[in-house]
Amino acid sequence: MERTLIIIKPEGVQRGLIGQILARFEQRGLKFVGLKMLQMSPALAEEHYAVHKGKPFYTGLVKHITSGPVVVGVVEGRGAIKMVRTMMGATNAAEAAPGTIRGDFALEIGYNIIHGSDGPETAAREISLFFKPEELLDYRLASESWLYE
Ligand code: DAT
Ligand code: MG
Repeated sequence: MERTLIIIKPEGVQRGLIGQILARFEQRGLKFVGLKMLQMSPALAEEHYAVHKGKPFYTGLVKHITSGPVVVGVVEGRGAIKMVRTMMGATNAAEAAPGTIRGDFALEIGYNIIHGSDGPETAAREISLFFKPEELLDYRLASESWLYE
C-alpha cells in the first residue's frame, strides 16, 4: 500500500468543495489515514513548495496557499500516489480533463483546488511535514475485501 498527501487549497475550502473532493477519494475506494484542517504558516508553505523556490510563481504560490484554511489528508491505497494525481488532473485547470477534480471544479493554474504528492520520495517528505507519526492511523476498512482482488 502507498500513502500520499493531498491538500484542498484555500479556494477549495472557500468554495465549499471539501465534502465533494473528499467524497471522490472515498468513492474510489481510497482510505484516509490522516485528515485535518489548518492554516499554513509562511515557513511551512516555503518548505512544502521548496522545489519551486526561485520560479516566477513561487512568491505568489506561498502567499496564496497561506491565505486561508486548507484541508490536509493522507490517502492510502494500492498505487495511491499516481491514482490521486490522475484524479486531480493537469496542473493548469484550464487544460484539465473533465471528470478530474481540477477539470470539474477549476479554471486557472494558480487556483487549481488541490495538491497531491508527485512521487514516493515527495509523498514521504510531505506527509512528515504535516503529520506526526501518531496522527496517522493504521486500520482496515470493511470494504477492502471487496476493493482489492
Ligand atoms: P502540481 O500542483 O500539479 O504538482 P507543480 O508542482 O508544478 O504542479 O506546481 C505547484 C503549484 O504551483 C501548482 O499547483 C500551481 C502553481 N503553479 C505551477 N506552475 C505555475 C505557473 N506557471 N504559473 C502560476 N502558478 C503555477
Ligand atoms: Mg507538484
